Amino acid sequence: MCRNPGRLLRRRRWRRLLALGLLHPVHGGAVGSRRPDTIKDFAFHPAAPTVAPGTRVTVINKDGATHTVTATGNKAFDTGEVKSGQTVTFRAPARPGSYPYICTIHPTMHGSLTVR
Ligand SMILES: [Cu+2]
Repeated sequence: MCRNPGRLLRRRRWRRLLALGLLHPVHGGAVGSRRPDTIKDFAFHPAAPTVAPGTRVTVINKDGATHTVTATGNKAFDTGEVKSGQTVTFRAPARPGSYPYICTIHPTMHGSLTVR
């Protein structure tokens, strides 16, 4: 997937397909690829993903509402606002551990990223 990431003209179309869920794996960096995480029905899916250190984590917001994926505590990662239908990526922390996260707009939304 995405063997020509520098081609901007194609990139936009590719992103749209991703948002529609028609494509799955994205960049996995040096550690292999994984499916994007999703946000749907005011919940993170999966709620407790496990990734290798430094993985590029892709998140698709399939809700009608805007959400964030924000690590609590020292904020090891924070996507900022992810609007409806938008896809974002963030870099998982390099240090192994457990990283709880919330949506800052709807703090009852919880997840926990495990890096190992
Ligand atoms: Cu939210």
